[in-house]
Amino acid sequence: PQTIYRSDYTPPSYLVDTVELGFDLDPARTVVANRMTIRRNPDSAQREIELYGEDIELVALRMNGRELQERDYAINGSMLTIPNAPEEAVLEIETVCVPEQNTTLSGLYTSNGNFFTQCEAEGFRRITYFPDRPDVMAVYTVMLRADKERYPVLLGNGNLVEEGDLGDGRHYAKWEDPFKKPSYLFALVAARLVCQEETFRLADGRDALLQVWVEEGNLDKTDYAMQSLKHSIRWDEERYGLELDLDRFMIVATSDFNMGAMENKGLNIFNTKFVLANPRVATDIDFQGIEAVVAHEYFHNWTGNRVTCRDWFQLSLKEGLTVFRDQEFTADMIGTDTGRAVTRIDQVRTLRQAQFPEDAGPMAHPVRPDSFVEINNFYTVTVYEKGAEVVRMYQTLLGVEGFRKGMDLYFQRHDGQAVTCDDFRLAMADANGRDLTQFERWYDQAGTPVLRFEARYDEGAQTYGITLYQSCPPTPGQPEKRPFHIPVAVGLLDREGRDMPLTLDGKDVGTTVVLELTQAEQTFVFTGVKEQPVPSVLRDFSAPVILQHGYSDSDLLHLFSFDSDPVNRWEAGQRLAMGRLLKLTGEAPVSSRLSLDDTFIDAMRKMLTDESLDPAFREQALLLPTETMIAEQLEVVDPLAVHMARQFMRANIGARLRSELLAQYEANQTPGAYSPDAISSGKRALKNLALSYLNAAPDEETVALALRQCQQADNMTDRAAALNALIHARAPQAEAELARFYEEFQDEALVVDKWFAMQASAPTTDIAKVRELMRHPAFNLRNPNRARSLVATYCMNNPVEFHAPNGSGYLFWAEHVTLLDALNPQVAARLARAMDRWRRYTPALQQHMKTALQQVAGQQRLSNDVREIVTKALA
Ligand code: BAL
Ligand code: ZN
Repeated sequence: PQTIYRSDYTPPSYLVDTVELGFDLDPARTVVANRMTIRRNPDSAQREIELYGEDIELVALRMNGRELQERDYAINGSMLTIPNAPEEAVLEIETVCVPEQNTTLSGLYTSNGNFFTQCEAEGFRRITYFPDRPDVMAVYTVMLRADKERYPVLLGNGNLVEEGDLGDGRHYAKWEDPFKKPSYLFALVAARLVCQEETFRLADGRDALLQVWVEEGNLDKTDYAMQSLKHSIRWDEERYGLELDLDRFMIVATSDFNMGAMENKGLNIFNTKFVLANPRVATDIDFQGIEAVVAHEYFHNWTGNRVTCRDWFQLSLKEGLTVFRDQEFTADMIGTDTGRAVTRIDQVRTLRQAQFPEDAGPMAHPVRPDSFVEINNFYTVTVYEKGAEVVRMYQTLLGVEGFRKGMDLYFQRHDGQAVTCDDFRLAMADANGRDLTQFERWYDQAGTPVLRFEARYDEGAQTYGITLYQSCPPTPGQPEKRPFHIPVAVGLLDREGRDMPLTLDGKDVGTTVVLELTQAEQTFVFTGVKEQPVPSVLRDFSAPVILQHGYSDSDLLHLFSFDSDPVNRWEAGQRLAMGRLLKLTGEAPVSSRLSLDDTFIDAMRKMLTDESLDPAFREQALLLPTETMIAEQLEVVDPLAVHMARQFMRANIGARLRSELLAQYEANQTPGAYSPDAISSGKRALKNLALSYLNAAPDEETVALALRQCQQADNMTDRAAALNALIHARAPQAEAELARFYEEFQDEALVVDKWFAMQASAPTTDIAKVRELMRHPAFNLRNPNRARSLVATYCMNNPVEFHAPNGSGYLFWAEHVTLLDALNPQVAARLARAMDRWRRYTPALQQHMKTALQQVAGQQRLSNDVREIVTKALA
């Protein structure tokens, strides 16, 4: 496979002004007529017309009314070139595709008999020949024709301008999108669906029609998505002055979807997982996911659609920015300081769980990658979540107002254009009169920077000097790193735990100051410091770095008790736990008598019972680092030792805090009608964490509690939490409850996914059990949600079973990466990433993993997607 380099970018040879598409939709043979007006790009030296096409049959090709013969053009792989083309031309192209056989779910495909499309990143070329690259923006008109009975609903981008009957049992709809857009934002839906709709008054007084389209029977699950959409529209108006630019905005749910959702102009297509919810079937986490993803896709309308990416290397331009926007939206929706902090903690956990490992593994890449083989492999936590951290750092450096000024300038300069991450950075710099040259390194250098500090208190001079050091480990292709521009938010706590007023360079700077670290080493001296403080460094996680701390246990206990910055308060608890987990992991394989000190248990008890703190915060503060996070701290990973250590700590907490946990379990019940709001979901989270700790050291009473909750719960959050507690407690009742759960929810696909996932992640599920589940009639490898719920969950979320010493988990992985690859390379390539960190495991496991990787790499027919992942892993 060919590697594509960012440095090789050249402008498109031809631009497209208008596209008229006609679809005769038939699952077995869809005919696509494409008529486009094109003209030579004055910015290009190239003379040929270049069109991409993949897996489509070319039926006819005309230029300016003349049929082109085979000698007039060339097809090379997925590229059709027409040499000797005039300055301007009308191209007419007729192609055929077979949607019902399209298992890749890229391009035009069928799902449950309905037609959907997915064109990002390069799916449009699977529909027609086109300069399918984001810097070619055109105005689209689309005519859809299909059987009226089977596909009563015909949807396209933009506005519906005409519809009618064709007389032969078929009907048509014509859609016009007034805005120029890149081909990756094209979408159509032809389906039997129903919708919830509402008109919504926009800030400028216009009324917009909002619709949420779902399969019949799911209309009782669309309220939350609709409400989230309205909140998102309002928020973008108020926070950024950005309005909905269409008269109509549609969300359509499909159960077969590779990603979470897609921001096609005016016609967002969603994985059902991020649309459908009611208390019976969806958990608090599901509700949160829906709110965030609906907002994310809506926000793309400006950050992504109105201003798009010049090329796919710039993906984070729209994704990092839009994730940051949806994160801020979520925080604002909760509205309280602790609520904000809890969402921030969630973000930090995601970085540690997924992005830091990616940044330290074979797929490490900068937020703006320099090269790729398959762009679909770069829809990563680095581009999305680290990209969002990079955007957040602008706001930290420039302030909320300064950031808004930068956004305003960005739209003023670039509306309607396809631009780069540099353009965004320059808008931020220019709007604020700041030099952000060095900040570019966050886009260019992969790897997680390591931050360290040393501090010295001078009692006589009453100064406190803090020296910050930064470094960044090598990553593939980048042996040496230059210093980053890192905002480090710092506060100082006095003996009583109060924030000290800070003076820096003779200025009062409040109680938290953002130090700008731009060199490998820099010292900042606070004056007027009356006593030896405990520093709170990297408040609010002000940069995506690893802070190598030298805190003593008593410093950490001080921060855990008093830090006014809730994120660092939480962080201190994580550090207290992590120190002990690492020690326990070292002891686990050799000692049958592990122990945990009273100091730690007392700190946990105090946190658990501190009624001045929101339950949501206490839950986060009591949640231990995951096995993946612990493994990331180790040179050599023995997954069983990690598991034993963490289990021991959980059981120990469960046993020693039993009465407090029982009390919190009772105190945080949420009687009355279910509501997914932050207060109620925070209570449920703490209550269910208590239940889970109690059942980490199970006895009759704790199991009875879980069983009662499982049988009496009136919402999925409590039901699933209780069932999980029973499974993890290895309670004999778990089997019957699982069966009852399936019986009750077998017609709810998203709940059946949960049923598979719960079992796939259970330490009681060994390879034989997972293979048995694969044979369950409800299992279907072709459906991405289902495949992920069982196969990917087992390989990525059940470390102790997946890493079985005999390598059976790895062979299962190899077998299913290969099987999936033949159906859906994007889903297969995600699963392939389960082996990323194989070099960190014990030698015996490494050997088995390498064999499995080689087995996949040795397959003759492998997609570029999977080949890129396994090749990089083995390199
Ligand atoms: N653009 C792909 C899906 C998303 O990030 O919204
Ligand atoms: Zn996005």
